[in-house]
Amino acid sequence: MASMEDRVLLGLNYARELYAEKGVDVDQAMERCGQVAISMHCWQGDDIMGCEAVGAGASGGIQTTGNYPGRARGGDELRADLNLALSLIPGRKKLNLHGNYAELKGRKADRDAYRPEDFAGWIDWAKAAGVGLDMNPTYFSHPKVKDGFTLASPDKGIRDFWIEHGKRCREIGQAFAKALGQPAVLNFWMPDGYKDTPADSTAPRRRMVESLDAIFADKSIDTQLVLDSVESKLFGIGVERYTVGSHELMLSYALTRGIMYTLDSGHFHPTEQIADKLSALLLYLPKLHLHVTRGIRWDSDHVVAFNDDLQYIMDEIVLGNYLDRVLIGLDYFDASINRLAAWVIGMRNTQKALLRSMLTPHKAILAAEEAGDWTSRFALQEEAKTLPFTAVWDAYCLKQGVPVGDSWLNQVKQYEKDVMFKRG
Ligand code: RNT
Ligand code: ZN
Repeated sequence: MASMEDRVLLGLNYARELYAEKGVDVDQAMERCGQVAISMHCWQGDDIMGCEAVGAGASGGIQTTGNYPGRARGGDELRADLNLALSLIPGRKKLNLHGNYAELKGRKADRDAYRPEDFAGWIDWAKAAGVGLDMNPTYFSHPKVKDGFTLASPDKGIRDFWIEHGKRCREIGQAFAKALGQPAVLNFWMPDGYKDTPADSTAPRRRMVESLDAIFADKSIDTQLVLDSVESKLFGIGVERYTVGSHELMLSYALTRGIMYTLDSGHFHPTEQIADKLSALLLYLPKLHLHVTRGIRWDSDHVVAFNDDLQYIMDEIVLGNYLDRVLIGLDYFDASINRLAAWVIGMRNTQKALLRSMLTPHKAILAAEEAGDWTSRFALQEEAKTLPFTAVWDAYCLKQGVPVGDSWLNQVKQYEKDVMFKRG
């Protein structure tokens, strides 16, 4: 029997020829794919519990479901899990952190007083792991979320607290960027909203805008290093009727303030796909930020699957030539399966879809469209789906030094037995 490596090379040679015939350079596609950074969200590893003492679990309309054993408890366990996960995922990676992952080590400070030093453990880890860091202020899971409100609260004291938190997180993001030599995305998502019909839907939005303006007024932040973004949402659990930071508000805010807008694939009507929004937004926004997730019936944040929704997003980014203007991050939290495996599956799927877009024989498909021949466009699109993509994917994994096929699963199972299941 041929070795695994020999089989992969055999497949690659076959695929190389077939794709070349269609004008696609397989080696170039693998090279390009390896350069695109995907930001992996730290919060899949511990159900967004974080490292602070507060640690109440997710609130603010988001929810992790399931109780699979072995959840990481604190920074050290999370980083250990991350090390294994990253070794099983090809391509360039960043880690996406949240404010509640500050490691205070006994220091008495609330979220309005966090400092870059509280993230020293993460910065050191990122340096050693060779990954960049992104950041999110945490406007949930905290006693100062008053009646579901943060930056849009009618209570000035509450607003001021959360404004300070936003400022601190931008300082921390700037420290990440300086330490690691690459910009940090600063993503703002606020859960503010009402379960039922508001009597005044304007005032909270006005307050939200004023609070955000107060945060971004800090000119000590270099916006080449800190890439601010605001995330919209349709609804959350217990916030079904009215979300302050709606699509219209956040998009208008981003456009008028010259910052990024975050499209989360779970934050629209369940039948609405975000892929088609990219080219429209990118006519006006210099850059976009994505939270790729998978909603089932609602914004359920299931692990990203290798499905059409994901493929359409990657196709828009790659075939629309937007790789340098769309920053890709993942955002899901499933506690019903091994959390480390969930990272690996979602990240590998994202890489798969990205590579597959890069292997699309786009020239011929585009030519058919330009000729008004939609029959050929559809025929070629459908035939492209069964080109030997998997052979290139295997070769890409081999080249990137990560497990080929499902062989990574054994490593996770072993680790789960040796480490994760021994956690209390
Ligand atoms: C919530 C938003 C937000 C969070 C993370 C944890 O609906 O999608 O991005 O999931 O910040
Ligand atoms: Zn999100």
